[in-house]
Amino acid sequence: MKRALLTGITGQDGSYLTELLLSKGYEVHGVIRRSSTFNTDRIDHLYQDPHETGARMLLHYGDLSDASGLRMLIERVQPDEVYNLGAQSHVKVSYDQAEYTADVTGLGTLRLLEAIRDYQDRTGKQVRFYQASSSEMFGAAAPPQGLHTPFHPRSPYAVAKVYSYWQTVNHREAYDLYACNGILFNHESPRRGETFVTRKITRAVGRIKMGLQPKLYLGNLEAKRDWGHARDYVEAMWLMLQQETPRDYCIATGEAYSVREFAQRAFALVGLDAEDYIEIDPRYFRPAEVDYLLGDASETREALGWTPKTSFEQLVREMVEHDLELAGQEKTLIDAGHQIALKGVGNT
Ligand code: NDP
Ligand code: GDR
Repeated sequence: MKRALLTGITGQDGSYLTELLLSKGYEVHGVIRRSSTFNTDRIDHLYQDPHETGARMLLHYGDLSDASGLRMLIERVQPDEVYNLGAQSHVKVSYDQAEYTADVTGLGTLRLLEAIRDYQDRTGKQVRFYQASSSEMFGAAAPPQGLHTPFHPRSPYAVAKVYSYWQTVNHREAYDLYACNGILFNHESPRRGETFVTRKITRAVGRIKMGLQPKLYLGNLEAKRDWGHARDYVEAMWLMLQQETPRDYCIATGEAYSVREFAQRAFALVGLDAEDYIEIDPRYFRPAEVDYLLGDASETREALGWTPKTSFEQLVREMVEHDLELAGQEKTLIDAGHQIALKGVGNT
């Protein structure tokens, strides 16, 4: 049985990748952060009591800022594959927490790579490494962006990801580590964090339709993104670690839409006009914006034999349907007198 270790298992991608790996017979070890409230919502449906024999999803406390803890985890788990999905992953928040983002999203990768290198040197056991690189690294570069496009990062987050990208390449070249960068363009789902724009929109669509929220406040509506489905993208991550030789890959759909177009489609699905509900709030503008990301993934898609299964239309529909149902449940609770916080999203 293969063993995988995931940082970021509690995030959007971590939850889909865990489902995929369990379905392939892996034992999955996930790193979770200690928190005063539970942070495992996205993987609760996969929970197995570790006391039961045969449990194949096992959780460990850890943090990308804690090198000694990461070393201990590698020793204890003895993984065949490590997927580094953990990060402070919000671009706007990275402006408010630049140093923290550099530490976790940048240096965290180095800590993990060094732990793996040391373990592999001592034991002779190969550990394959996946780094969650990002299209944000292309930043201001003109579309379409692909493997040969020079990076031009536009946020502390993107700069930290560029650092991690090169650490991964250097560990591959210097120490012969099986290490791959998956440069993934935006991917979304009903499990997307609620402060990312697609989910913020579909949550608002559900609540506005149910009469729970009057308006949706957004920033730059003209930014364009190449949006795919997270469930499809985690398959590409896994495929990258199953090849004969390690290399880097770009994963994208090859289609881009603006934030405005996403919102228009989402509102239209419930019979509403987005323009009637959206207000612009400058607090959501970024100090430097990434205007237009459109992936050229032809070369690497072919190398992996991977294509996205979900269209843009299907993605928007799945998210809206999910969030309409969620808003319906919220309304039922509110109507029954329960106090539900329709959580604000601050300045993100
Ligand atoms: P999420 O924000 O949903 O998940 C991030 C994960 O990282 C969470 O499990 C979070 O834990 C964990 N984490 C945060 N800080 C630390 C830390 N200090 N130590 C250990 N773990 C930490 O991100 P996604 O699932 O969307 O993305 C996964 C990865 O892919 C990230 O690295 C992201 O930057 C990258 N990426 C994402 C893309 C996308 O479109 N989704 C595109 C390209 C790259 P907790 O739940 O406790 O907060
Ligand atoms: P992004 O995703 O920055 O591409 O990073 P996000 O959904 O946050 O922003 C996309 C675009 O929408 C514009 N926007 C808003 N964004 C947010 N969050 N909130 C708003 O109210 C709003 N209004 C407009 C943004 O300005 C931006 O142009 C995501 C993250 O998952 C990263 O971790 C990942 O690396 C990249 O995708 C690829």
